[in-house]
Amino acid sequence: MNDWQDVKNVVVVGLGITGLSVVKYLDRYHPNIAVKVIDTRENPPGLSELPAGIACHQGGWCNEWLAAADLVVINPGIALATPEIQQVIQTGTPVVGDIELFAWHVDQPVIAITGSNGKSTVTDLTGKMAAATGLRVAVGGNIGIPALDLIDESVELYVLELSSFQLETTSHLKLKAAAFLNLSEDHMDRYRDIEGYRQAKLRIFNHAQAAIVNCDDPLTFPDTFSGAVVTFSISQAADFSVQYIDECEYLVADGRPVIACDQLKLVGRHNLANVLTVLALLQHAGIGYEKGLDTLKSYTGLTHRCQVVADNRGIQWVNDSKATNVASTLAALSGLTLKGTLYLLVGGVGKGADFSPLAPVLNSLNVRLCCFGRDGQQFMRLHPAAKQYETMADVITDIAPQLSEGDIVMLSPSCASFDQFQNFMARGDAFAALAHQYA
Ligand code: UMA
Ligand code: ADP
Repeated sequence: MNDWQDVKNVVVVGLGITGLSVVKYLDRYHPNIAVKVIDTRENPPGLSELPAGIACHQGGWCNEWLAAADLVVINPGIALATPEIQQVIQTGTPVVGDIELFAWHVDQPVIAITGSNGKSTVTDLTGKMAAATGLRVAVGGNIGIPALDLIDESVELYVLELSSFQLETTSHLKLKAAAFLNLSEDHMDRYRDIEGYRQAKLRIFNHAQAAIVNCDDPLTFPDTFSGAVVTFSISQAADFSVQYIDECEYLVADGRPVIACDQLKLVGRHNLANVLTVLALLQHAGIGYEKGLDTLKSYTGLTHRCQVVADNRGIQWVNDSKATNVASTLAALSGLTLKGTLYLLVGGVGKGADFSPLAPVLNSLNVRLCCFGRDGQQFMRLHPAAKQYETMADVITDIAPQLSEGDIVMLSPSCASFDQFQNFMARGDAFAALAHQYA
């Protein structure tokens, strides 16, 4: 818990849902503190919901306000390396994120999840299985509900999805158990290299009692850690692993079979890794997952992740809009059973990524690569059957007349959506609408 006594002036940098949650939190729990908001955007999201009396400087920086602040709270969308923020840090004023404020406030047990892919799936399933045991659980963070909006005395367990951006500004978050799922190239427009991105993610273990890490991805292991290191793997021996017992594949925890893999509704090998992580998190947070096994059996996953949104005339339409980096598209491709042609829609905001790891997999499949959006051009050289389009709708109107039984149309774009859509959900919804129109 931070001593708020010396804090008189807080500047919240970046509005959006995080900035709003910070303003509301301060108003509720620290009403005597003066709060101002700076957002570099002309018309920042959330402005109309800002409580009356809170001044907001829009469309640029306000160094005067920053200089007068004794605490600056920044939105995860703003890099600590931003010159104006660096200047604040150099003057000795603390710069933190919303998760650090959450850490200062909350005494109840917290579980947290980070990684390049699978965070939301693991966070959601952990929350649902924990709730099935009878606990009052609150789930949020990068998954969509800002952590500060979850705060409630009656909550018995918090489950947080944490991005590397959020972890950069978090220093005192105490966790019963923390998981680092995997590491692959992402957000290379924000980090100097993958090691910089990894170090941000490793901060999740700073005050964790148990570190859940992936044997199949040793970069998830902490460099130093004083608590319990707990491993999971889908391909080798680990504390939580996949094993054949009487020719049937099981998820196994500490040598005990927990559930047969064919009892799961989740599809794809990557989801076995996700479920193992959930079991490890629950066990190491002291929550008996046995009571959650029915929930696990019926869990079909979140929307916009490898979701079949239309299946007509033997043609499947798969919405994997949440695949915003190369590794997630590779995971989608590895789980495919393809009888005809795969029409793969890729492109959007590339975030400085190298897309070449897709090439060998694409060249082993009967694929038509449909490239759209701002960085669609960067995919053109990956496959001989690549074609460039302006928008997703242009792709579908072009390919729809060619589709036949056994084909799959899949949006798994390896890119963020912000060039043409509000977010990945809007992009997935647009794809689903086109699927229903043309299926
Ligand atoms: N921005 C400015 N100037 C500002 C403030 C923001 O240009 O002064 C820009 C930033 O470049 C940023 C963008 O606005 O990229 C997004 O900011 P926002 O206001 O939309 O942010 P929030 O609404 O507060 O959402 C944030 C997270 N966004 C980011 O980290 C970019 C959400 O994660 C998160 O769900 C939410 O807080 C609640 O915790 C989104 C995301 O894309 C889904 N996360 C990345 C990912 O998952 O890969 C890390
Ligand atoms: P995140 O919150 O980290 O973005 P999601 O659960 O929302 O993770 O999934 C994002 C994308 O990554 C989806 O396309 C999904 O199919 C894929 N995915 C999910 N889990 C994994 C995993 N363990 N490894 C690789 N890809 C994954």
